[in-house]
Amino acid sequence: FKAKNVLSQALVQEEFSLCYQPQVNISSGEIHGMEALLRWKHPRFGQVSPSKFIPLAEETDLIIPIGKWVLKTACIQNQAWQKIGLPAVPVSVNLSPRQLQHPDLVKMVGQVLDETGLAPHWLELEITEAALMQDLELARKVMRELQQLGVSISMDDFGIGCSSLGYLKQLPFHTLKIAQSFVRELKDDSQDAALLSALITLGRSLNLRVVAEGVETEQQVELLRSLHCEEMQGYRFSKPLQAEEAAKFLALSP
Ligand code: G
Ligand code: G
Ligand code: MN
Ligand code: NA
Repeated sequence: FKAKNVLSQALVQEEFSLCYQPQVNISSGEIHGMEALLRWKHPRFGQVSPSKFIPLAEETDLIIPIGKWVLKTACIQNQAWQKIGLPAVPVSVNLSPRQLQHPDLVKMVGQVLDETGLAPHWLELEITEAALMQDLELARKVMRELQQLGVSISMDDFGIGCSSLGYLKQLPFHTLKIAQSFVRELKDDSQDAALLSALITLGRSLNLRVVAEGVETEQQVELLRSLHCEEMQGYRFSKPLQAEEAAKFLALSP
């Protein structure tokens, strides 16, 4: 099994697809966004988890063409949903550290928006702290340019890195996505709740949109609601869905 060779063929063999996971606003019941998540199905090896193949794609730089395919496919899908009259919601696309460092990233994003005709405000890019830590100055420059294109940027997996606070103050983020571990490991333990509360308060006081990830139970929903976090993503609402299922979910949004 030559993983690298197999992965390098996956694009031309059309083995990739995207799933979409809704983000809901618990007060209004409305869908506030859809996160695009890459799936790879190899004809012989079956579904391969992104946590396995994304690091490999990063190492080999295959993430550059794959990431472009993800972005383009997500933009085309969003445009198609809007054209058939489904409620318009932004699509979030994950960017890997390698993509953020690539000299042509901003140009590539601009090109994809032009080619697909998607208005930039329907696109949100998710980046993790790992991507910022490589080169903060470069990240700042690239993020400003992306912001000038009109796309918004969220910090993914917030809270599990180490220098989050400094980054948040210095960089043009629009949304904080609180890492699943803070929500999932939440018991009635007051320390867990205190930590979660602090993260939410931090985001809100910086005027950021705050989305809690990995919400699985009604108890977590209630606790988050009591902490004034109203936007959530997780299995409690929906797993990542194939495009057709995601469209049905969108159609049910009030
Ligand atoms: O969908 P799943 O939970 O299996 O995703 C596992 C990890 O892979 C998550 O951290 C997610 O952010 C990442 N991931 C999923 N799709 C993409 C993608 O298109 N690009 C990048 N860079 N990461 C992705
Ligand atoms: O790193 P990132 O936040 O992009 O990862 C998103 C991934 O988390 C998705 O691929 C999805 O499969 C997974 N995920 C989404 N909601 C839940 C959830 O409620 N519980 C668990 N365990 N995983 C989730
Ligand atoms: Mn994400
Ligand atoms: Na995340």
